[in-house]
Amino acid sequence: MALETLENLKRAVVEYDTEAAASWARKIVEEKVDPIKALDALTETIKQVGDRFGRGELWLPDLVGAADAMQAAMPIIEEELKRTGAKRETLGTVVAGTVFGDIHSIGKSMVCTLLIAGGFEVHDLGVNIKAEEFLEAMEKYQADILAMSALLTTTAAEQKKVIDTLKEKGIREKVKVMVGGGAITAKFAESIGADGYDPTAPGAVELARRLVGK
Ligand code: B12
Repeated sequence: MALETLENLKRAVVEYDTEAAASWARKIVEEKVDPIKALDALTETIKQVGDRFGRGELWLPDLVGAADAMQAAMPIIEEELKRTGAKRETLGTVVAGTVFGDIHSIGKSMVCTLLIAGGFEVHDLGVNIKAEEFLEAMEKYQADILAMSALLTTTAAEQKKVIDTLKEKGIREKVKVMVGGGAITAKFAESIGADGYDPTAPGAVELARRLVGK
């Protein structure tokens, strides 16, 4: 039953059916399916769509449709993750977002979702976030970790800009910075002075734990 519901959710994303995606996500919650499994299913599906786009089998509107369907399901799964994770002790506070000029939200949202599930308090600022906005939120929420995502080669440099701004303001040591997203490599992360990088959302949680010493 649970497997069937997950398959239906995946199909809704592949068919760009926003309403069905939301409805199957609600069913997943009703059936008490592990929300992490639902997230894995969504990740796998959007990656497959991306690969087909890369091979020239799908077009940009296909991507938008699949991403929209995924975004319709995500908040419902996230809510369930928050609910089930609510009992866990907070390991630290994370301020997260996709950098300025970049509107890719899926990976960043997954990282935030898994961080919440992993016991962190997360403030997801969204996409297209300027350096000053990251800094304001860090101050406001007394963040232990700043998590930045960038999917475009052109916006990766924004992560460096944020780190440089932290240094200029003399507050670099106040926060651990972790970076990720399709455009980022371990080498790039090191070159801009980030404290950590990981290519996966589950890995981001492990990294965050290490950064706060838990
Ligand atoms: C979906 C998608 C879109 C959607 C985004 C919808 C949304 N709400 O996010 C839409 C259609 C809007 C879009 C737009 C564009 N896109 Co686009 N998009 C993609 C696509 C297919 C999938 C991205 C995705 O969600 N992947 C799945 C997630 C789960 O992966 P992820 O984000 O990398 O995140 C994982 C890890 O990186 C990590 N992670 C992510 N963030 C963080 C943060 C931290 C701190 C850590 C530790 C880890 C971590 O964890 C995640 C889970 O494993 C990729 C192709 C691909 N194969 O990736 C292109 C892609 C990223 N897009 C691309 C481009 C060029 C664009 C556009 C410029 C297209 C255009 N001509 O208009 C615009 C950019 C608009 C802008 N200013 O941002 C290029 C980028 C090329 C480059 N290297 O610069 C790609 C690679 C496609 C391609 N092959 O050409 N896109």
